[in-house]
Amino acid sequence: MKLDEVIISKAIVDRFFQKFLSHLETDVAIVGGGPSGLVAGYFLAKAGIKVTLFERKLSIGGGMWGGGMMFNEIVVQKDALHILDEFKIRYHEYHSHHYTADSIETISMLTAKTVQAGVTIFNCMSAEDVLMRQDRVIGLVINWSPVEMAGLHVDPLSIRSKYVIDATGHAIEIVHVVQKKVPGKLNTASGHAEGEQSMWSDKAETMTLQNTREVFPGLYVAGMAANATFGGPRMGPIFGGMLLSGEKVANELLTKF
Ligand code: 48F
Repeated sequence: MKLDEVIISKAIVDRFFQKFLSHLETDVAIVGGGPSGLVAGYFLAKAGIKVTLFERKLSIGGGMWGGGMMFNEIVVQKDALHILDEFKIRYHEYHSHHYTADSIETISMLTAKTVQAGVTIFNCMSAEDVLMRQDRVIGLVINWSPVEMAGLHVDPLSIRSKYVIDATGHAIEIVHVVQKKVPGKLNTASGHAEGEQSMWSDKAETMTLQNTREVFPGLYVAGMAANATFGGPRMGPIFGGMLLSGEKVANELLTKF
């Protein structure tokens, strides 16, 4: 066996840039690799849509790794079990309507199946702005997360997409950018992000689904971002709403293609 460090380096650089170049134009750009973003990407890609997902952190999975308060189990309600089945994630009934799953298994399976369904994930990249034309979002402005974290003055790059999904969780980073920098109002009651309310799991899970929709032409919200945008309580470590929201936004977008 003769391994060559330069070939190893060339292979990585070459393959990465082939991948990156082929995603400068995409059908759906998802910001955030938490449960809602992953599930949205999975169902879109499974239907043949080109999907590119940007995640700020090195690891995919968002707020799911730590279960509740770092106890790495999650709760999923009965209505969302078909999604766990789709991803072949094991679960146990704990109480009527309350099922549990191992958070590590859940994220691992969501990530593996999403990538294998065809979603290309760029980790360690942050979306810092959107691309605009007239009154519509047409893509994202992205940069390396380490540039952002170090506060370095380095200009970003842009990718064009037919639709963008803000799946950034509580922070609703893309919605905030649009609210601040793009003329026009959001499709919410006040025209601005309504903000999330204190914990009420049952109500929050229902509202997450209702709130999963287009918030500005070309921009959809999913997961916790849906409640933070349209107004609704937080839900804590119950994840069925996140999974169902990902499925819903994918189904809504599929009607556009
Ligand atoms: O927070 P997160 O897991 O979002 P989610 O899919 O799920 C919410 C739950 O985890 C939990 C909850 C429900 O029980 O309330 O909080 O709605 O994942 C959001 C991901 O987006 C990334 C962030 O690092 C996280 O992994 N992210 C946030 N802003 C950006 C981003 C950005 N500007 N660019 C790229 N990634």
